Amino acid sequence: YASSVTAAPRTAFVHLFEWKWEDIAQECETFLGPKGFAAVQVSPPTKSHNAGAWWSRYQPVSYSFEGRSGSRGQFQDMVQRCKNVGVDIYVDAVINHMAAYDRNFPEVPYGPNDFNSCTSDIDYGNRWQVQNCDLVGLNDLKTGSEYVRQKIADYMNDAISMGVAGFRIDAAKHIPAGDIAAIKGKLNGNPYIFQEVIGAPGEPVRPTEYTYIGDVTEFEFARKLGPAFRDSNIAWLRDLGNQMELSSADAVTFVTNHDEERHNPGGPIWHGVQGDGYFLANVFALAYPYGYPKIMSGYYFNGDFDAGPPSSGVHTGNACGFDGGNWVCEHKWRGIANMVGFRNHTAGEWSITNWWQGGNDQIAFGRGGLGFVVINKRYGSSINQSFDTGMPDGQYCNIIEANFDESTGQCNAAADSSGQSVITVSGGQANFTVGGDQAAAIHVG
Ligand code: ARE
Ligand code: CA
Repeated sequence: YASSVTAAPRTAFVHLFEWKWEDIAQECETFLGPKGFAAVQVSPPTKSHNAGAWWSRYQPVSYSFEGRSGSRGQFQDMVQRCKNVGVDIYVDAVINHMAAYDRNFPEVPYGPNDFNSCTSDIDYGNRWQVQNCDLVGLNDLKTGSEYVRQKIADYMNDAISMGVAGFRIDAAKHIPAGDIAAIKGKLNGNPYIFQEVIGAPGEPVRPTEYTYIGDVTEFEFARKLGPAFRDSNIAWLRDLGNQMELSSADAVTFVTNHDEERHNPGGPIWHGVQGDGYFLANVFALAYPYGYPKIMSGYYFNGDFDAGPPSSGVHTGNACGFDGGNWVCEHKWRGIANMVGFRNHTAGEWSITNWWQGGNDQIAFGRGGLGFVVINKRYGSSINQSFDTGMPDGQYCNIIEANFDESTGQCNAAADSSGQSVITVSGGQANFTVGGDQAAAIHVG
């Protein structure tokens, strides 16, 4: 086992939805840093409309750092502690609008003249309405104005001064690209930016309009991947990247996100719908050479759209994971967490090689000799065969079933696993035994 996990580039990040700053700091140190995660997208950090629902965080009332996830001091401590272990913080920046109901926000300050005047519902077929009217009643900021741009930039620069490395621009589709570019021009340093633009058929505002500013979310990735895994129809996914509007270098991908699992539960696949399919979709997304993947890590909400985070702030041990704890911690599921290492170590070969398919529901592919993955979406039926992996000869840890311990060089089979923990490659060939609705993966490093 050569090289180390932490020396590889970091190529995937996690959204720790509604986590507290103190818990994120600890998660960086104990888990995300060692596993090679690039960054954490945190929930909006500003003071917001105070309702218990998760979505109240998307209704800012000021740009001060205080709210359900913690204080400014705790935020700052988190950013530094994560940075120390190689994990960046991306702030979810709600800058298209302020809270609904009122057009006076004295703490910024914003008054009625700092908002656009269209309060009607948005017709998504009309560009002007999309960008100038109130999104679901949220007071739409006049981002064309120099004053508003400067206030937004001051907020983002405040975050940058605390060490924040990047931003998700919330509702970017509702802000003209030129306005975002002007705000970006006022920022200190060169923060990473990705913009939430939902590309939808027939709509005039396109994701590609925003790529000159930064990356953009590619919703079609999730919306095509999800049904494929639900329907066990995955062989065609080989071509998925070619069907996207955005080029790989511009795209942020995900299997689901906090909106999709609530607003569009029949679309992308998510843990509340189908555990194994969801898990395997994540394995695929992390193995597939397209985009910058984000892993959604949330909490159980039993179909209750509004439900805020569980009151217990514990994200460790029995309160987290497969066992019905309140926090799902998808990023900690062994195969998902270890596939982050796979992506990091295969980043140097951005192509699919050694493709194999068995029917529509079983696939295997390599990444130019740096990694190889087998995904079996046929329930109750094992794959049992030798594959041409294209990998250098040697012994590899099957990271879906086992954890590689860098410090000891040991491949430790997980207690709850009965699959192969070690895979031997000889002459490029390796025997895999992969149960129904399971996967296997090996990589260099
Ligand atoms: C809440 C209530 C509303 C109420 C409003 C104001 O749910 O009933 O009118 O408050 O009082 C989140 C929640 C919203 C919530 C909002 C504010 O999802 O339900 O409203 O917070 O608290 C469009 C946008 C896209 C947006 C999605 C949700 O284009 O930008 O809608 N996504 C981001 C965030 C959300 C957040 C916001 C924006 C607002 O990720 O979490 O809202 O900050 C088609 C179009 C899409 C459109 C989609 C859904 O697919 O192509 O562009 O997405 O329909 O309408
Ligand atoms: Ca707007």
